[in-house]
Amino acid sequence: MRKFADIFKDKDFLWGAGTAAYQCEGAWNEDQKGLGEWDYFNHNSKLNINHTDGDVASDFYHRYREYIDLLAEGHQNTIRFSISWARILPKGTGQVNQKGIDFYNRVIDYAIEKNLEPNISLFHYDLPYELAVDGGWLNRKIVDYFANYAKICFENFGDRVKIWATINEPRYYSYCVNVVGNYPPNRHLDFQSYFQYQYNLMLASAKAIKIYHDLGLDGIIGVVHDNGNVELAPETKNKKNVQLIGDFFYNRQILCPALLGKMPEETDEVLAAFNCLLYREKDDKELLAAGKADYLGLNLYNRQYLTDGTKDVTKVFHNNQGSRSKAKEGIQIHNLFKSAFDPKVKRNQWGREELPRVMYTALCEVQRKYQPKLIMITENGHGGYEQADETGFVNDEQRIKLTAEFLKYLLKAKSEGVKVHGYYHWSAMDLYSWINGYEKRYGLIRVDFAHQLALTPKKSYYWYRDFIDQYFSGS
Ligand code: BGP
Repeated sequence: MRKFADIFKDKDFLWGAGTAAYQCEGAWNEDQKGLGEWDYFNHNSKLNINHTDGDVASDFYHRYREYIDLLAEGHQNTIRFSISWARILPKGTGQVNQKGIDFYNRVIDYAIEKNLEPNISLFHYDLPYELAVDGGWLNRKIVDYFANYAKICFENFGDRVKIWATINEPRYYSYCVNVVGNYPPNRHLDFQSYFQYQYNLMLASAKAIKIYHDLGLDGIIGVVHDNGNVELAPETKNKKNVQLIGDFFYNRQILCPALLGKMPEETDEVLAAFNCLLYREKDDKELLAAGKADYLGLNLYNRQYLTDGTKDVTKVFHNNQGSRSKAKEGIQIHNLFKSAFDPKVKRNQWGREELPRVMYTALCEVQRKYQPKLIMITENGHGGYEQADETGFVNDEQRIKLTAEFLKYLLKAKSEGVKVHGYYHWSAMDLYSWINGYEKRYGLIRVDFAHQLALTPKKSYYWYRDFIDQYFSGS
């Protein structure tokens, strides 16, 4: 019987790549899978700016063996993927779909056979449709629905799966759903929902963690958060306030409940500054305290660079169109704070900073403030337009260059005592991007969506394989 302790016995590091169910599986209505919120949205909404969907995606559902073979041949020793809630429970609650269980059993068993440690997220944005129409994460009952779903997963897969995450990026997910409005159901600048959503997500996460621990399974369970650190532009006057509100807004409302088992002490003060109120129940404190994460997953792409708020109206800046738009990512919140723009820092075609040293800054800050026992970088990578040559090969030098820099900073943090022991490149293969469809590519493996989904490892795939080899050989 495999044991969690054995994972890090021979090797002190997990090197792999990530995926998420809706983004790669396809088979959207096969084998009794229920309808997901993203299925419904992409099929019906005029706000689906991608004009495409995840119906087929990378066809991981049928071709998972080919993908796993390639990842193993790339000398990776772990794979991160998520379970589709609606595949296990087509209506979100009630009847379990055995065919969904069978699918994940096949994937888990095959990954283990190929020496890829499975790291499974229970929720990566794809809410079952029936729960979405019932208020989604704003309906408090979802805490129990999620706990029930999580328990079913633990009971079915927990004998073999040793690394779990409850929720992928509760903060960024809520931000896109409630503030930017580019994820269904497209609420815009609704801060009340932004905060309540995250609070309910963290309660659900805590409840699932408690269940996992109570079951006495051999393994660890964590939460996956985006980013980790706020930096203030030098011109900032009201440093204390911008830091307090900004750090709560981007990090602490997730990291405190996840790692310390309680909401931050500044919660009421910050909520009041937004004229918002968090609806809480009397046992919530106990629940959060009982559901602390065993490790932290960090999805590290960039930092939050902030400065003083102004009298300007609250507004969000987002680039869903790549180089067709000049927009940069950011927000201005009336009188509270706003994103600062550093002209010296390069940005990618989607207006996001490319600043690899934030890997080091974020890791050190999180370690210092919250002292997690273990951190894994659960996502990091580079999205861009890509051209393949006539053989399907992509010479993705830019991805290699950036990843090498990010990893240099990761290893520096590790050498200085940060407890980081895993890295998952985003993404394993090209897949559906929530706001860019199939235009923006992240994969180590090229998927030719126009020609029978032909698979071709990119230059970065080979580079990553050699990097892993060098790491383990100590050179
Ligand atoms: C993270 C998500 C991933 C992935 C990635 C890239 O926030 O967890 O699912 O999509 O970001 O984002 P995008 O595809 O929007 O560029």
